[in-house]
Amino acid sequence: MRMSPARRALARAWNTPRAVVAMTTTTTTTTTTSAPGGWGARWSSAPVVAAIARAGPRGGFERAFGRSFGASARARECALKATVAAQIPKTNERLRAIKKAHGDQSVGEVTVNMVMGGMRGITGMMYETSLLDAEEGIRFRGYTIPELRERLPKASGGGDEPLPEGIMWLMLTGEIPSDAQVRALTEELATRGEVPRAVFDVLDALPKNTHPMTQLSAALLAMQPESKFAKAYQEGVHKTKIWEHAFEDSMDIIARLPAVCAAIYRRTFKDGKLIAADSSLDWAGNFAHMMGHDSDAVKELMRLYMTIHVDHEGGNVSAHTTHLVGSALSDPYLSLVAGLNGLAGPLHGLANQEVLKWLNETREKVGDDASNEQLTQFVWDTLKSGRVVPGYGHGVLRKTDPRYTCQREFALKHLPNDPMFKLVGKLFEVVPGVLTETGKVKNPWPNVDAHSGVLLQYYGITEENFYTVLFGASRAIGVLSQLTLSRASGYPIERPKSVTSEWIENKFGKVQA
Ligand code: NMX
Ligand code: MLT
Repeated sequence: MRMSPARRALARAWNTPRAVVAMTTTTTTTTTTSAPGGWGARWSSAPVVAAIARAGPRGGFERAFGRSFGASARARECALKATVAAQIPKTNERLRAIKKAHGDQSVGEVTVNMVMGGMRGITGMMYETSLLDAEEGIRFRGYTIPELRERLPKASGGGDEPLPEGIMWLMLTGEIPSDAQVRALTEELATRGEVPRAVFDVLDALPKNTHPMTQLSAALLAMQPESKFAKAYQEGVHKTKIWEHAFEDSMDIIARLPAVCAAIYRRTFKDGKLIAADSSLDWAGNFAHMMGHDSDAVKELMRLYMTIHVDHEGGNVSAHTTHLVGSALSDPYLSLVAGLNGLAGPLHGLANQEVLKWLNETREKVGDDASNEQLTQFVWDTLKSGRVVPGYGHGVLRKTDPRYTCQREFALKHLPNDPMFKLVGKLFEVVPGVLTETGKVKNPWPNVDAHSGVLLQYYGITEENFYTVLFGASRAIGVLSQLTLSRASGYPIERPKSVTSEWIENKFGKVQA
């Protein structure tokens, strides 16, 4: 790759890896000629280079990055919005008919245990994008994970794992997309990928030791003033049209997440220098690339990871919170941030971070050749210290999570001899027994988080505090898809009834404590 003297000087001044500047050069050509948008579009315009030059060596990546997004690329529309729009009248007609036919049927009894037990087991909301069976695990629009790994389109370079753009299409339409539909969606996301400067100003203002989930939350809130949904509402949009603006915001957010998350990763754990997008890549492949993890294997892992974390029906904390906040007609930025803040809890999405820490702790304590007895003792020690065993248990599932199983399959194929993978396998032999012995854990089997960190660390993504950000980027696809559908069908504001403990006693009898 030949660089002009000016660009060579720029690279030296910034200590920028040659490839980054070269990438900018390449994509400039791409965008200004025949290329259909592409991930590089927003990185490639002349203002990008000019902005980098203006910011100078002490300018900070965020300022240079932010300033480069004056002119917005024109979004090329794929057929996704039109497909959703075409389905809405029929969907709504069907929902009205269901209500008319079955509106008075009971879906279950609510006991005091349920009211006092985190609403476990109460069926209380409608959520179309996925459904969880306690024994079988998740189905996305009726498809299991193995079915989707088989049927969803793959990367054009010949990948084996599904593209998350495919599951996004599926979430929104209920249909498995064709290769061409997915490629067009990738292109549309690329043209929407400009990240507003405010995001980098906000990140810049946060101490580097701010948890990456807090950074993500702040970064997304910094984009909220751009909400097309909020603007349309203020302008008096008709309620039957508001879903279009939810769709627009959702597409913008999903398109920008790789750049935003990669920026958080690079400022927190690396040298702070951003890596330009690669217009030849898909959404997840480009995400890995912008983080600085460029092997084909990592890109494949990211495609799988971003596909399987996308949704887990509606009652989990992140989905439910997004749904609840969205039901007040808070815009998609506000709603998603609310959900992500729930994902940041250690009993939910942050468990993936906790698992890696705990695995490292286990290894430190008992070494790589620990016997089952030693591991059993270590698990008991964890419980006796008043902590949970991260990565095990579930609010609904009562069997091994199929998302765990598919990650294990990935590991068996790509990293069968990794000591951390072996440890995960050994723990599977002892943890369920210990948890069962406690007599209180309803599901002693591993969940999705028991495995994900081990795959990431194998490929050099060892910064476990970042793991929940990856979960969040994927979950955004699921919850924003449902948010769009909820607005399209005019779901009402959510407002369940609560009661006091006194109300319970008044109704069922006073108790002696
Ligand atoms: N380690 C220790 N204790 C556990 C575990 C575990 N892995 N799982 C459940 N328990 C305890 C639970 O804390 C509760 O104890 P207590 O009565 O003293 O409060 C008791 O067992 C009954 O809980 P369950 O009804 O089995 O589980 P619940 O539905 O309340 O909670 C989880 C579900 C997922 C919060 C719980 O299993 C847990 O804390 N797991 C570890 C954290 C984790 O892996 N979370 C990730 C879930 C998946 N995700 O990505 O969100
Ligand atoms: C999820 O993916 O949201 C978790 O497994 C938690 C849940 O479903 O409750």
